[in-house]
Formats: sequence, C-alpha cells, structure tokens
Amino acid sequence: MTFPIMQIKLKRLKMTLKNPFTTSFGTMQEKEFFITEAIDDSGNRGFGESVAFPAPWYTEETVETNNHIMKDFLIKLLQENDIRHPEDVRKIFQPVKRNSMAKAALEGAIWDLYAKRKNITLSEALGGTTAQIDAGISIGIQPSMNDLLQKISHHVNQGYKRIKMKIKPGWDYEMLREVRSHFPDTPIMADANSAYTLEDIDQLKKLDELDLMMIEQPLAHDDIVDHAKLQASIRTPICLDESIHSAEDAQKAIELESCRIINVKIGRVGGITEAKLIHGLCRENNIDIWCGGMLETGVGRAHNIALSTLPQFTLPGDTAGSPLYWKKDIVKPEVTVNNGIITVPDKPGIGYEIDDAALEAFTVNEEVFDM
Ligand code: OSB
Ligand code: MG
Repeated sequence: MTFPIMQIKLKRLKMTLKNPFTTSFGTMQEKEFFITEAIDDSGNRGFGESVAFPAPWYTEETVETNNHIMKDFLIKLLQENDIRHPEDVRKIFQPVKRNSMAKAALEGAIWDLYAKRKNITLSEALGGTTAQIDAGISIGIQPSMNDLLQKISHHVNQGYKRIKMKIKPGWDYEMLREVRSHFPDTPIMADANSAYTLEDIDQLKKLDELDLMMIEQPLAHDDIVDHAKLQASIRTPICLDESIHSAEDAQKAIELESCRIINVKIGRVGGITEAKLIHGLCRENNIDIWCGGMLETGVGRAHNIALSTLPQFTLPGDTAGSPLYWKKDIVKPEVTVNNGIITVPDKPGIGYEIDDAALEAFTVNEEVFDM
C-alpha cells in the first residue's frame, strides 16, 4: 500500500529569539524558516521544520535555498514517486545533491505523519529505547565574562547535564580556564563552529588541561583531514558537526580518526533516516553521539527529542526547553526540561500538539501542493 499523502503545505514563519545568539560566525536573533505539513486522506497532519538560517554562515544552505529546492525539486519528486514508508524518502530525494536541510524539512513531516497514522510515538517509530533524555544547553558568546558566569550558574542550577560554550580565536583558553575555575565539576565543552586552522594548534593544545568533554568542529566546515591531524595531537576528544552530512561522511571520519564523537543534526544530514544510519554506524564503531540543535521551535525540538531516544545517543544534546528561546512556542505544551531531563511525550507522532493560533500568527506566507 502506498502512503496516502494528499497535500503538502509550506508555511514560512518569522519569529524572534528571546535573546540574540552569538557564535564565531555571527549573531542571530530574527528566525525565518519553514514549517512543513503533510496531510493524509483521513486528515492526519504531520509536521517538520527547516533549520537553515537566512545567511549561509553555518553551512551553505539558507532559507531561500530551502524554499527553492523544496518547491522546484523535492515536492515534485514526492508527487512523482510512491512512498510506502518514510524511509523511502531518502532514496526518492537522492537525485538532488546535498541540500540536506530542505530534504529533512519534508522528510520530517512524513515521519510524523507515519507515526500518527500508526498511532505510535515518533520515538517508537524510530526504534527509541528510553522514555527520558538528558538535556544539555548551548550558550552563545557573551558580552562579558560576568554575563557568561551568571548564565552558566543559572543553567547549572536548573540541572542541565552539560554546558556548551561557543569559542572563537581570542575568546577561548582564558575564558574556559576561568569557567573551569568557577565550575570545577561541571561537564563543559566548547564549540568553535570552524573558526580555527591547524596554525592554531598550540592554542588548541592548551585546552587539554581543562578537562573538556570535547571540542566541537574546531577546523574548517568541510574538513576531515586536518581534524585527524589535530585529534592525533590533542587529548580532548574532537566532535564533528559541520563536516558530517551523511553516514558516508561519518564512515570516512571514523576511519581517518578525525573525531571521537559526532553531533547528529537531522537537518544537516538530510533527515531522520540518514540520522538513523549514522546512529547504526556509530553504534558498531563505539562512537558516542548526541543530538545537536539549530535554535528550533517545538516542532524541530520534538523531532530531536524523539531521535535522542535511540540507544547510541549516549551524551546530552543541545535540547534545551522552549522558554530559553521563545516567549511563545508554536507547540503546546511547550518543551520543558526538569532537572536536566526531558520526559519524552507519549502522544502519537512528535507528541506535542500544534498551537494553530500561534502557528498562524507567525506565518508570513503559505503555499499548498496537492499530491
Ligand atoms: O553549531 O551547534 C551549533 C546554533 C546555531 C547554529 C549552529 C549551532 C548552534 C548551537 C545552538 O550551538 C544549539 C541550540 O540550542 O539549538
Ligand atoms: Mg556546532
């Protein structure tokens, strides 16, 4: 039996983050993205979220490239091909190179719809094995050391299981040493978003004395060779983010020993099915993984939570609660973290209900495609 998707909707939303978020590549506060919706013959609604930003600073995709690729290629492929299972979507999209975030936005809605039709949670549909997940938090670059220490202390008191800080040249070793001196026992890590090169190796080696859980993506966004050289000369585990777009990339990085940990983001790898392949590969190779975030609303966050229930997600992810990001989220109830733990919802699909009034209020454009 084919999967009776009757309609796909693309809703373009604009929302403002509660606080600006600063990384080595810039500051974000206005969020523009798509909520995708797949509707079946009984009126079930599956939801996905696109995670590209307006500018191509993290990877090459943007809100506009997502728009173009979804409308002019991916939705056509869905119209022309039979979908028997959400796992088919990965193959159906294969003629389109890369554009992972555009693919993931549509595939995510189909996974949610599939789980809702079966009346099971998305976690169950993916083979998840836990009812609770550990939550970590990612703190952007702060205006001052004092601001940073206050933020960390607030989130440690909230119970977050690990604290990630963004670093860049000039805001790294000294800052982290100061943080470590105030928080001797807190699991901390640093994310460079590709701000360094091998020329910075001496500065990066100094981080070894700070007992970081890992350093995330220190070198170029598309590199796995220099990362292998760096990993061979530092003790701190390297975690790759930007460099991994597929299970094949992960396989090569593991073979080269470019990293000991992988941050899996559904958007960056082209969808949940590819994320599951990476999960399986890392399970075989004993590589710890965790689920990254892209400042999502509750829809994308719910997908991340479901994925994080798979057994190889052994480390806390960037899965903070909705109130960190939004005055009002588009799901109800909003995503909450209690003492560093998220209880995985037990309702079908993503498990959080869409707040249609909020969704409507943030929508600036909508297009409907019949299947
Ligand atoms: O590198 O993980 C990253 C946010 C935007 C772009 C890239 C990254 C991040 C984060 C925030 O670290 C994760 C989150 O809280 O959603
Ligand atoms: Mg990162």
